[in-house]
Amino acid sequence: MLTLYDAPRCPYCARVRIALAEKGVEFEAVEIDLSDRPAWIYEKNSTGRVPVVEEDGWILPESAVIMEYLEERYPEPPLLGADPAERARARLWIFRHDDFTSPYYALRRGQDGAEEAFAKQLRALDAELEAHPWLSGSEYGLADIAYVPWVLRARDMLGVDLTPYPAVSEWLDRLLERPAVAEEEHVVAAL
Ligand SMILES: N[C@@H](CCC(=O)N[C@@H](CS)C(=O)NCC(=O)O)C(=O)O
Repeated sequence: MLTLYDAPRCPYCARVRIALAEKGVEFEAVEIDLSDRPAWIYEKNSTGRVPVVEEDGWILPESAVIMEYLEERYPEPPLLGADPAERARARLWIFRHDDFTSPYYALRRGQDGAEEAFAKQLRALDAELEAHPWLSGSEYGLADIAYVPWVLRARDMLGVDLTPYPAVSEWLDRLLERPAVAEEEHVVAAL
């Protein structure tokens, strides 16, 4: 049985929760209190951060790497498209996620200029999603899973209005039709 060291409020953990749910992988969640982390979490991950997964005594941190691991370990249903170009695009989105998440965290901290910086990222996302339904192109997958936790938290926790970004709003609606993502909406509502 796979173990996920988890925190409900952590969007990086949300990536892993969604990927596990999409693949129908049973797992045991061990909730880590981020404001009072147990010392032993550093033995699982030297940075002390979650998510971390453990399977048969083998340990893996870092959400982007965990998503790729899950894709290889549990290939069905696939969350990376069959087309190499779409796979590369998914990886590019994930590689560059800081461009999106840094302004999100700046906004959460109430930093000057953060509202505009995050709006710029949402405009860029909107333009992409106007051109094709999913971030990597024609198929839903890891890139969408990698971004949706922050978009949901921006909408539901930071009060960001998504109506000026119709393609993002429609993308989010399509994502929320998926039980794996809808469950995250409930997690965020309970925070
Ligand atoms: N690069 C890591 C980031 C994980 C991360 O920052 N997790 C946060 C919770 S959302 C954490 O554990 N923070 C505790 C800390 O930074 O000390 C990943 O993608 O998994």
